[in-house]
Amino acid sequence: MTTQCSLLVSLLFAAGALAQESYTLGNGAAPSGTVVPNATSTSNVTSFTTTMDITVDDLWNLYVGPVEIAEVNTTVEATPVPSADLIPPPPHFYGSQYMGYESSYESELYKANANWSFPKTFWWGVASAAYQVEGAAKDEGRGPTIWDVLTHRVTGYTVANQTGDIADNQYYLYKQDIARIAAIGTPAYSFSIAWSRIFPYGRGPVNEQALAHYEDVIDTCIEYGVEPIVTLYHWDLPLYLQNTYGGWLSEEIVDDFVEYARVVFTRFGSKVSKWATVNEPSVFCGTYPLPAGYFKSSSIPAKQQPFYCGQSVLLAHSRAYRLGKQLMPNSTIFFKNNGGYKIPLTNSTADSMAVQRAWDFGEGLWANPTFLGGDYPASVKNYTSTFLRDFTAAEMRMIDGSSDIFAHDAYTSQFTSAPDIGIAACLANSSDPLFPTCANTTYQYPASLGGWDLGPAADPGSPWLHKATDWVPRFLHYMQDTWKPAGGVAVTEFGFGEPFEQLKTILGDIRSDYRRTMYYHDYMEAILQAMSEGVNVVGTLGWSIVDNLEWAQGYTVKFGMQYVNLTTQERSFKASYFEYVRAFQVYQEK
Ligand code: PNW
Repeated sequence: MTTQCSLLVSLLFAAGALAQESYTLGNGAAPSGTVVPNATSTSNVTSFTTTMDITVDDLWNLYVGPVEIAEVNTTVEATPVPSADLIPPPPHFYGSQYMGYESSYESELYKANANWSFPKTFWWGVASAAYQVEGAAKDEGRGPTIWDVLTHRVTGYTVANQTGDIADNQYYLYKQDIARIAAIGTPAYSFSIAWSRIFPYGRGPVNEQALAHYEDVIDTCIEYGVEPIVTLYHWDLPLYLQNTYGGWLSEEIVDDFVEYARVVFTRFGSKVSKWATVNEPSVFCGTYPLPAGYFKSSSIPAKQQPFYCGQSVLLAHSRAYRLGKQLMPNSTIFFKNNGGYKIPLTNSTADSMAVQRAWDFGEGLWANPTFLGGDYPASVKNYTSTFLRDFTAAEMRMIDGSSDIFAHDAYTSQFTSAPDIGIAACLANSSDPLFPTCANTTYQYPASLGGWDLGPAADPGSPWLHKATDWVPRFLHYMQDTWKPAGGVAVTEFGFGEPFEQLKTILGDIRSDYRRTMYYHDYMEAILQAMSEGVNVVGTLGWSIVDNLEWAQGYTVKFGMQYVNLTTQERSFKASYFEYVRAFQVYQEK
């Protein structure tokens, strides 16, 4: 297995060099074992060029290997959603204060606060991402992505070596999925387009079949009265771009991303008015360096790679934003930031400095350039200016103001503190695990306060997630007050990995997702509270429409507001979905 693998890896690097366009073997010497195109003997391989072709099939065969095929592999028409599927759960999901009131479920008691409301213009829905739900990995011309390699080749990268080959098969079942969310009363569906379906290589030829597919997804949404909200990039980087120039590590990606955006905006701009360019750059830039041996390697030091990625992201996002506003003047275009609310662990000066550093290296890395003048926070710049080029004045103007709203995937909060050795000592030691942020996080109160969790933990597979809805109003105030987004704040993902849900076998038990239900209940109240205090929250998207491939956790952690039986692909609404809908039934102005 190992031998086969490393043999293949050598071949892969060779294949990476065989571009479908004229290609120069870049970045120094070829890796050992590399097969270079036949030529007269020379020691200067960097001068080799080739015009040899590599097909999309070659990419699959060399880098990924066979993929699983679903039984259902043509588009399925929707059937009416049985009315029994739409019966909300009994009142015991709505908190103990209602127990003993027989009619509490439908009563005015639920509407506890007359000062709360969502305006008519408030938009809300549920969300997903292409690789997590679509399946149909190789179908209709899709090119491989880094995630196909990570799930297929990098043993243990996903906990049970599960892949997105079939996932929820939404590539073929989207009509039913859209019919279901419409039936329960969801006004918007946020999904992502797979870049490597539109451009199988990430650049070059455009795949019309994929455009036609997404056009039908969008048209189906509209037909059902569900607003389509589209993300261009949710982590599924076309493999060819990674192997040609290192993906997001190279500014070469900017042109390719903007060209992808241009094709998609041009095709769908008259039907889609809310667009996210990239999802959570803190997370996907944080996956660099990618595991060695499977992708084009990079000479950039590991700790610097996320920041090279970040530089490319800010340029790619902002140029796509400018183009999008030109092509679609009435659209709302943004990128999705992420991170938790950072609570100082103690009231020490060191902890408040650590909190500021955590904002700077988290949300601020993206939000300061975008909302506050085009450049990084000072603490970030102190570090990155030792290796990254400065943005030009023109680039800063392009980046500044390049998001119509502050879109935040705001799942949780965490206590934040200075490192044990102190911030200064951490900053002086670039191999400290906390460097360069030099802030520590925990989900527990200090031992002096008993060491309790700040809120109930999600599934152990998602240790970063605790229910922290008490902090949401402050969090929303912080975003508005700090970055002052003209178009308001949107919570573009929030949700909860119900603990141990994957171990449940009885459908009724699975659907009775009490903690997720309370998460949504309390979260929606927290948003209403913040709005009543003057925060301009404009929309929410719950994660997720269905259980799906939770990245490195595979299918072992569940975030769906619908259960999916992965054998039959049958969907069932969980209690949490009804709770989310109910917040708007009760509070949204008609
Ligand atoms: C989001 N954090 O990721 C992603 O956009 C989704 O694809 C994913 O399925 C979902 O959340 C649930 O995990 C996050 O550490 C990953 O704060 C990590 C964090 C937040 C969001």
